Amino acid sequence: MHTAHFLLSSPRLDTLPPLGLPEIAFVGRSNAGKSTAINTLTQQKRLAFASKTPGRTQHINLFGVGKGQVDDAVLADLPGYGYAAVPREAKLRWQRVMGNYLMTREQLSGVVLMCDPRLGMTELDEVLLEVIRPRVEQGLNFLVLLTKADKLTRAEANKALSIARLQAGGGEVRLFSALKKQGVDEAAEIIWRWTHPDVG
Ligand SMILES: Nc1nc2c(ncn2[C@@H]2O[C@H](COP(=O)(O)OP(=O)(O)OP(=O)(O)O)[C@@H](O)[C@H]2O)c(=O)[nH]1
Ligand SMILES: [Mg+2]
Repeated sequence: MHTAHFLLSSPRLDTLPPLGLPEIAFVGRSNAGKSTAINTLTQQKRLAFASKTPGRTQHINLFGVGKGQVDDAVLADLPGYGYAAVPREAKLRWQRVMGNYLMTREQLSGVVLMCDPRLGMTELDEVLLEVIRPRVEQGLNFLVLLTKADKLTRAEANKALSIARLQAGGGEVRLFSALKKQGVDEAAEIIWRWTHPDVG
């Protein structure tokens, strides 16, 4: 994944071209660590813009990954939800764009839900789970990454895992820390499997 490079950025769905490659979407609350996870997985410092300020990512940003010059998969960094300071209009617009993306994006091959276990699954996470459930039932890959695991004790981590497994509806759940590089190889491997279903 370290060959990852920026492809394009779009505020809307209708200007997002079909790329014909398996796409993995990173979704979750604002500040959950989506952009940081993409940087960590691709071993790049500032591929996706991460920030202390929630609401940093405001477009659908696509990154190409593959061997050498040829992309064989796309990572999509999506804007986070649940950030209180965003005006209501913008929030609703984004919920529509994201909902439509998740429901209709044809080449979507997997969704990674980034969830800060100290906050747990919020109401908006539950809405997202409902939105993608029909596609997950039809075979869409789904992984929950419990982020910032470096902030949890072992007991807290185990408890967060059990709770998330109940909520994930059969999807896989893993602990993840960009800071401590925990769960990074495993997440990369899962995504690789999703995007190369014919191999091994
Ligand atoms: N301790 C710790 N902090 C992290 C980790 N991952 C991300 N962060 C911090 O969390 C904050 C938010 O990270 P981002 O990656 O920008 O979050 P995002 O989900 O992309 O946020 P939006 O773009 O607003 O949706 C930053 O200050 C990161 O440094 C982690 O594994 N451990
Ligand atoms: Mg972001």
